[in-house]
Amino acid sequence: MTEFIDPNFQSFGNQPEQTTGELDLEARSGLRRVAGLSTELQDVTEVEYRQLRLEKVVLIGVWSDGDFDETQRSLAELAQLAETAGSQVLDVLVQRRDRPDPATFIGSGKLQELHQIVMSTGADTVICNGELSPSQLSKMEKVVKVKVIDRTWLILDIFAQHARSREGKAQVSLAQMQYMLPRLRGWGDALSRQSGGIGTRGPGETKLESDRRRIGKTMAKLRREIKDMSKARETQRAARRRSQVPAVAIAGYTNAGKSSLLNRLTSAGVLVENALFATLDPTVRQAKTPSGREFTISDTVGFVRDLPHQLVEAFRSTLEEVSASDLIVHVVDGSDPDPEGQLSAVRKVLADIDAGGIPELVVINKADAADPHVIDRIKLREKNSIAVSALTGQGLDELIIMIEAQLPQALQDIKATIPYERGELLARAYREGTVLSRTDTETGTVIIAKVPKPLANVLEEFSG
Ligand SMILES: Nc1nc2c(ncn2[C@@H]2O[C@H](COP(=O)(O)OP(=O)(O)OP(=O)(O)O)[C@@H](O)[C@H]2O)c(=O)[nH]1
Ligand SMILES: [Mg+2]
Repeated sequence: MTEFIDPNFQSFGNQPEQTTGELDLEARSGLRRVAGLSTELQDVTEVEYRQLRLEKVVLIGVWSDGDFDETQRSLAELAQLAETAGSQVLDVLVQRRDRPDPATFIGSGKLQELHQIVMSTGADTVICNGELSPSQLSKMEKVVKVKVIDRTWLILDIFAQHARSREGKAQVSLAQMQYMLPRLRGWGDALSRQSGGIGTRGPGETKLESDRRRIGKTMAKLRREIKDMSKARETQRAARRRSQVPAVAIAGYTNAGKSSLLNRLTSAGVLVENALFATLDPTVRQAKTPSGREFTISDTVGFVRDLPHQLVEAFRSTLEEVSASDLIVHVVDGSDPDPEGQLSAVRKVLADIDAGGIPELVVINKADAADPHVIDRIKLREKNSIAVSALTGQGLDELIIMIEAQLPQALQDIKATIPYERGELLARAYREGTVLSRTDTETGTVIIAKVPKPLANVLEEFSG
């Protein structure tokens, strides 16, 4: 926390007894500090160790609806995102207002106060908890006189830092350009004044001075490249479908423990880090159920509340690992303050990528650290769920059994003569399996088909 104390500001963390109703009018419209979210000193050395340019940021949010806890959680997540991007959070401020100001995000009067705080703390960047319009952005920068970025750009920046593969980099570039295009003028000003740091990293940066048409062309080229690069995976997926190996996709909120779970289940050696968006590239591994059934299991990029739509769009081919799967293992961090919020944020993205209809098994992870009451609460709501710990291994044997039970049925080759009075069996063969050939004879309908085991057992009687 900074040493700077202004009598006009109130720190919620230090005054827990204060409730909304008791705040006087002036305090309600004022900027308030959210205590306890600033970067701890030991993080600073870690950031330097990572050799990132250390930025000093002030976070600002608007508290418009919902309880203050929700706003505070959202700002805590923003602080975590900012630290993941390599910055040091000097101060976190929130303004109570009905809705963000369409012109300046926070009230114009408060902008001046924000400018004062920026000056006194020595911050070089302000991060807004929301998405700013191009004009909000440039108006704010004019007053606070340092770089202003929004949550969307912060997330894009983290993705740019974490992208390793050619495909990942291309996807982030595309998303950055898509975001940048309508903001060219405002950003041009801001970035010629500032250099380096959040919002200037990543492949999008070099294109900033180009005109829209050139960016448009580059974007088209990137789209083509991404499509080409995803072809290999598409081919592999098609091969797996033909060989009927079911595909399980691990999906979930960022930092929920998806990569840890994949490693535990398959010893895949996937990067595990206490960082948001550690994984960007999909990993697919072979696995076997206890009874020997083969399946593939994949890990991919994590989701977050209000994941920038530019990213969802750009990562569509990567996310196909999820949307083309037979079963989604939805990992949620049971020790998070708001696991239900994580579940619904992830489901929104799943619906966005047309994965909403795929069977979903909810895995409540970090059971070793979670409050047992919270686990019970989630289990009550989520009928198809299980609590596990990727750290201690608790619940993993049971998880594998649940996965096995929910894999699509293996199909079996059969040839059968179905008597005409058993028309319902013929209908089932069409519904549940694939009928390869059909001939009507005197004794019944002869079919050659691939059908699930239970039906194959029933048809045994009529085989041949
Ligand atoms: N206590 C506890 N920590 C866990 C557990 N599983 C994972 N973690 C920790 O949670 C953090 C995130 O784990 P990851 O496996 O990288 O999470 P992820 O979902 O792949 O994260 P992203 O790829 O960044 O979206 C790491 O610090 C893990 O050590 C668990 O069961 N219990
Ligand atoms: Mg991961």
